[in-house]
Amino acid sequence: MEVGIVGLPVSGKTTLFSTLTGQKVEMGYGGAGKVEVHRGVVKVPDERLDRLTEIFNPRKKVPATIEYIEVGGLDKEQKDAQGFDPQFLQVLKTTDALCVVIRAFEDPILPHPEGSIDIVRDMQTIETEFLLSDLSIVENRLERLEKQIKKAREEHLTRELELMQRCHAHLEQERPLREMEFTEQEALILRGYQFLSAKPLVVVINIDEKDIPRSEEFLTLLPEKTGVKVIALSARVELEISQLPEEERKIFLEDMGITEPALNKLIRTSYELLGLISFFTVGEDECRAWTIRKGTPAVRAAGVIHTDLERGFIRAEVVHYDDFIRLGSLAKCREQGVLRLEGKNYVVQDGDIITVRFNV
Ligand SMILES: Nc1nc2c(ncn2[C@@H]2O[C@H](COP(=O)(O)OP(=O)(O)OP(=O)(O)O)[C@@H](O)[C@H]2O)c(=O)[nH]1
Ligand SMILES: [Mg+2]
Repeated sequence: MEVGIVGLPVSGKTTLFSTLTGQKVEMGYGGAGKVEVHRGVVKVPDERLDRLTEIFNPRKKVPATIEYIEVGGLDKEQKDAQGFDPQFLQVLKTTDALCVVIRAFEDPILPHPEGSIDIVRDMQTIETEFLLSDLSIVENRLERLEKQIKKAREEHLTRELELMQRCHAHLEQERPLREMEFTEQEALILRGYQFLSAKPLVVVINIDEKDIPRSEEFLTLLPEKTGVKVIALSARVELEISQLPEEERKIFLEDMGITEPALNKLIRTSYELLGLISFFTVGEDECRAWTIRKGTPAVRAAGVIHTDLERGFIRAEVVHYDDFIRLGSLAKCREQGVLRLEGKNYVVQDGDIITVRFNV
């Protein structure tokens, strides 16, 4: 599962990427236009896994992960002022969600490409690029479909034509595809086109350090919509926090009056936006968070652990994390009947602790 980081030049994309991944990437003005793509795997912070690890004291703790990809800036000064570099666009399309970085910090030494700070304008600039990219794909497809239908009026073609016309009308009204509702079949057709405006979106408003106490105010500027989450943080401060030794980090956060880095919230939000949840396996050997999509049945979840577990699935022993913590041990959970046996079709819930019984 991949999240693509995108934004205008000098918005703090690379700072955010380095903070998320711990990778040291060169920062600074003028990075835009350089065809450079950074990728990194990021652990999803989960207090529940931390707690389970304390309790079971395993040799290994394995958190869930998601991947972030940073592509260069959207540089309107570039070449034919076409917006995104086509190479970047290609990378963005393959991602499952987008993270748009919007600059809200002032810095006279690093001028904003538009000459001023304006969160709403910048968000519109970027969303427009998504819409234009999608619109051109839809228009191409419409043209081809119309030609094909003239030759052979096949039902699947007319059905897709109708769908594309609907998307077209929506995009023409400057509205993103993620706001539209589709049947499962339609969604399947659309998936192949990798539309940018259909991807879930997390917007990071990159604020000044001095604005951290009033970060909530920034959120009112960009109201959340279907498939869109908004977070305000200071990428620079988050980078500093991430570079502190563990003990100092705690003190620093306390001084700032916050319980955890805003970055954690960003990662969790990305995970949720992707429609992902975690279930756990526990034991002396390892405590581990496994990633599945919401709605996954037990037998398929077992397959995420190992194909043998899916093939030879008999039953899953399931207890929810909250019940486990409340009662304190698996034995107690069994006694109280909250640790139970579930069959293949049981829909695994976020926070389930699972042991798969299987036979191959
Ligand atoms: N004052 C201030 N500067 C910041 C903040 N976040 C990032 N910067 C600075 O802004 C400059 C650009 O940051 P980058 O993270 O490289 O931004 P970018 O979006 O990757 O930029 P390009 O790759 O050039 O498009 C760097 O010098 C950062 O130190 C912030 O919150 N406050
Ligand atoms: Mg950069």
